[in-house]
Amino acid sequence: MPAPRTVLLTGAAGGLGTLMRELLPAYGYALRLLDVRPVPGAPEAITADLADRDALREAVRGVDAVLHLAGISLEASFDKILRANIEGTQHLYEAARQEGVARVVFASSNHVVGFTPRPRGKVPLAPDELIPVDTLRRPDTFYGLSKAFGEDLAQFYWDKHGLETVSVRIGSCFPEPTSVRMLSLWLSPADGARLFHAALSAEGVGHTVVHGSSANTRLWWDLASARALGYEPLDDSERYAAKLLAEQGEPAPGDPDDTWLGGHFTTRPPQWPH
Ligand code: NAI
Ligand code: 15L
Repeated sequence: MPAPRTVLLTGAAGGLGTLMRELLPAYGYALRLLDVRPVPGAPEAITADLADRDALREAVRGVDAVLHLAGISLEASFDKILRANIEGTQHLYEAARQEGVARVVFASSNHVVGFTPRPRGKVPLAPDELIPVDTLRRPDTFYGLSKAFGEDLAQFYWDKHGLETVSVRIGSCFPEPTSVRMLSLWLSPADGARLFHAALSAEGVGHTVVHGSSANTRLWWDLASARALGYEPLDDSERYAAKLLAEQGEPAPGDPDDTWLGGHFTTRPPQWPH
C-alpha cells in the first residue's frame, strides 16, 4: 500500500481526536474530520452519527485510510454500546470496503483484556514477564466487549475483503498520567501520534493487534508487535511517578487497580456520558 496521505479521523471532537488533530499533520497527513458533535474550531468537519451509513460512505470516499476513534469511550448500557461501537464500527468498515479504502487504524482498548491479572515482578519487568499481545481476551465491561468485537470485525474484513487494520489496544492516552495504574499504561500524546503514524504507514499489516503505550519503566505489556511496525516510543511516565505515588500511594492489595490490568473498570467502570 502506498503511504496514505488523506486520512478520515472519526471522533475528531473527542480528547484523543483533538490531540491527533494537532499532532498528525506534522507527519504529512491531510485530515478529514468527523464526529457526531461539532468539532471546535473546524467548521469544515463532517457532523454525522456512525448510525448514518450514507454519511459514512460519503465521508470515506477518496481517503487513503481511516483512523477510527469515534464511539463510546467508557462503560454504558449494552443498547448504547451496541449502536455506537458495534453497529457503528460495522457501518464504518462496510463504507470503507464499498469505497475501496485500503486501511483502518482502530482504537481498541486495554479493556479488551481488562480481567488479565496485572503482572508482578521487579520493575522494570523482564521481556518474558510482560503480557503478550496474544494473551486470552478477557473484557471487563460491555465497552471492552465492543472493542473485542471491533478487533474480530477487523480480522474478518481482512480475511474476507483484504481491508487492512491495525487494532491499537490503547492504554491511557492523556497529556499526563493521573493515577498510579496509568504509570504502567500511559501513552503520551506524542507517542500516540508516532504509533498511529506507524500503524497508518507500515506495509503489509493484514490485521495486526498492538499494545499502545509509551516506553514506561513500569510497563505491564509487550510492545513488540507495535515496534515491528516501526513504532519507537520516546516517552516514559516515570517522571510523574514520585508525584503520583506521594499523592495516591500504591494501590492496596485487593484494590482492583492492584489486581487487574483494567483496574477499576472491573468493578466500578466510569459511565458514559461523564
Ligand atoms: P472521547 O469520548 O473523548 O471521544 C470519542 C468521540 O467519539 C467523541 O467526540 C464523541 O462525540 C464521538 N462519538 C461517540 N459516539 C459517536 C457516534 N455514534 N457517531 C460519531 N461520533 C461519535 O474518547 P477518547 O478518549 O478521545 O478516545 C477515542 C477512542 O479511543 C475511543 O474509541 C476510545 O474507546 C479509544 N480509547 C481511548 C483511550 C484513551 O486513553 N483516551 C484508551 C483506550 C481506548
Ligand atoms: C479507555 O479505554 C478509556 O477510553 C479511557 O478514557 C481511559 O479510561 C482508559 O481506557 C484507561 O484504562 O485508563
